[in-house]
Amino acid sequence: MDRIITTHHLRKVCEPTPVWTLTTLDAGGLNTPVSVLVPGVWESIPGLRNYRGRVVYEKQLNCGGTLRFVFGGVSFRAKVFLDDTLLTQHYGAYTAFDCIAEDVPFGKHTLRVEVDNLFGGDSALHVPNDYYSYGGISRPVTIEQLGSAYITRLHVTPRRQGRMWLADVTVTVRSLGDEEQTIDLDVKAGPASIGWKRRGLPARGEITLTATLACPGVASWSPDDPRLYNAEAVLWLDGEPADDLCDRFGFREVKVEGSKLLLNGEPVFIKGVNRHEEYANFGCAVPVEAMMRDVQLIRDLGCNLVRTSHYPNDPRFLDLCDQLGLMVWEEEHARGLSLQQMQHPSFMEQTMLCIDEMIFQHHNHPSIILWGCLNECDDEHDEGAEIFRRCFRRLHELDASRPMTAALLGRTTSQVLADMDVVSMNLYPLWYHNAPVNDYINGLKGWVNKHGGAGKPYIISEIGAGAIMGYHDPFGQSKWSEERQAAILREQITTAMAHPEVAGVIVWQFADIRLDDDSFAGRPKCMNNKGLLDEFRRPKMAYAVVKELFS
Ligand code: ADA
Repeated sequence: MDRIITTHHLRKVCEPTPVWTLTTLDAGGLNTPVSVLVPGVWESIPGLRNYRGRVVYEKQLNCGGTLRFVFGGVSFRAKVFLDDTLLTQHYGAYTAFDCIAEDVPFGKHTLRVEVDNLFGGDSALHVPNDYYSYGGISRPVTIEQLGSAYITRLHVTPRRQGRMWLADVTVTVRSLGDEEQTIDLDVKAGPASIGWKRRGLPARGEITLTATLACPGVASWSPDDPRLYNAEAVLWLDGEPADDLCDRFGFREVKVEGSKLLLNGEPVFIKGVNRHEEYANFGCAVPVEAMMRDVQLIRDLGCNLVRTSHYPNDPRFLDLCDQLGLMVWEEEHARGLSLQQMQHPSFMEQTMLCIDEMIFQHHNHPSIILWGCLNECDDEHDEGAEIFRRCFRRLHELDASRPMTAALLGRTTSQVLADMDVVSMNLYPLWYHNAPVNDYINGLKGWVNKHGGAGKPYIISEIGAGAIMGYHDPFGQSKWSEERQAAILREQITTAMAHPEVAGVIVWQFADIRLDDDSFAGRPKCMNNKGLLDEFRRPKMAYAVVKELFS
């Protein structure tokens, strides 16, 4: 399923059985259709490891009624058809989308999804990059049975007032009926509840209701004690329960106070890793068992945060972070785009869609404490800086309860420091820059302080070095040896953590990842080898070093 929790007790939800048929359409593909698992990426299939092109996924269904198809993530362009009717199209691998087919006659139908992972054309965010843009239906697909109205949103935002916790609740109901309907709605959020009676729901329209509920006696969510509460909305039509939506949330508050980041009023020092959603031969379709192990490994490292570099993550991973007490910096999809790439005609639309979907879909996860955007994109020219400001504004408009940031390329030309809640920079002293760590941090931080970043929390959002798993040099001098990576990380982390102006350190990166073959081809094995673990989660020597320093 698409979550590790039950999101509906009333609404009927099913997951199609996992074997689908896949047919490739372009050169370099397979001659005949093959059976594949969904979720999955085609790079896992023998013969398709390097296929970049178009495919058709097909699934026979026995169904009928009004159906909502929910795709957790398709990498990275999708067109969805039921029989021959186009239901929707979507761009972008890392957020969910849905479509509705009304009054489908009961019987056999074919769900067909045309997917491609071709660069170029309208694709502004998926470009050859320092990670692989896979192809496939990479996250779960669910099918829901709907009536004449359904709940599209249940957002719960915790807020502290003195010693009391409040929950700001927003619920949206959408009509699929051609006549106005009268609805009742009951909402529970932890110990509190509220009901709305006899509200008019316009034909084919929406209604959004909001309330602030007092929640006495609740415990707060924190990494040490990740208490979670249930939220539930029930829609009533003609005196009968007609639909529901359930989620989990936690009571926690994130604030910026001067140069400190506060969690529930207490300063918190970030110790984290950057993680790409990728695992050896599963590509970006990471099985939930492997997600769980990743969260456990990250906690074992002594980390209190994971950064979802460089895109929104599978909600099952976020569920696990909520449950196991791992804070999350989640960011929209972008990595290292130049000004020219940011001026692509589709860039703004795709970026805003990704931000909107990320915040709408992941709002309730208490583990998310920071929203991020535009990793290492162009912040030094006026046009680039203006795009950063538009994204920052959008993040705040959609969710004012969390601070925002962006991992900037550590350079002394940024124009956006004054616009950010938290200043974050990616620094690689001793790896890309042959400079002592303290001098390097001081040089940049001195510049940051004079150019709009003074008095704000300052996070080193990436720091690290590479090693090839199993390559050893006992003298620790050879580049790519595990010994050298471990020594560099020891020096980087020790110095950064002792620096009085640093509010957090996030290691690049948790595990090794595959790269697009044409770009960054100079990296050994065509992989980004800066993982503390390799792509099979075998620890390198640096793992023990980070664990020692972070614990
Ligand atoms: C950048 C970037 C990462 C990765 C890293 C590296 O800081 O944000 O995606 O490419 O550098 O390994 O050089």
